[in-house]
Amino acid sequence: TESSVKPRGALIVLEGLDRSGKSTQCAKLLSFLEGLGHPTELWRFPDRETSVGKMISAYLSNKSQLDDHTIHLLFSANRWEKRSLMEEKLKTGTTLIVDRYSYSGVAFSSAKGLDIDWCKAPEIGLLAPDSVLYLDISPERAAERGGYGDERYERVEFQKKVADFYQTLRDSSWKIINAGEAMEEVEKKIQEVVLDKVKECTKGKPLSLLWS
Ligand code: 2DT
Ligand code: MG
Repeated sequence: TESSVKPRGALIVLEGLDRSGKSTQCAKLLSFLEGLGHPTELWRFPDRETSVGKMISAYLSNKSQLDDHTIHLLFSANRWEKRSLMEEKLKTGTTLIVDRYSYSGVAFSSAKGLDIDWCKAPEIGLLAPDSVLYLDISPERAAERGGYGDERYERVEFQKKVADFYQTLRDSSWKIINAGEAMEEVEKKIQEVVLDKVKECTKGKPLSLLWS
């Protein structure tokens, strides 16, 4: 008899500094996977559409001031409010490409001086990515690309600190992609990594939880 259990989707996270090319590459990856017939959605954090997300957006655009701990917990809450939908999508076969996740949460808040373990704590129990791709570019090089907006955090001195905390967070499972290469090269490397992961998940790789 035919099984009605669909192979699960993969949780793919792209991380990196501002101007590392994440959003461009996420969009390219989405059309690549869709082109192959894989059900895929592109998500991003912060998700500025929810009510928590609107508070975050106001903070980032300097329309509101919040204590560093408070905004940290709002970023985390913004992931928690999407957690059950995320699990449902993955379990029913949709691959999720996620533009920033808990690693942004911890790296950016730690760069402001908050304790790294304190920053990780509210992330415990969220779904762990099947793959983290880090778009690696130096803060100086990213700044040269221009187009830092005027949101909070978009300053080269701060981005240097964020880069150091990403370095602390990364483990051997992360795929480090040289984001200084031509856009097409970056695109191809990401595709290779992601296709492998999508296959592993199809074959039954179990979902796991942060922080692991
Ligand atoms: P975007 O430019 O990608 O919209 O991000 N950030 C993000 C945090 O400080 N904590 C988090 O948990 C997340 C997901 C990174 C807006 C800024 O928000 C930062 C840049
Ligand atoms: Mg930004």
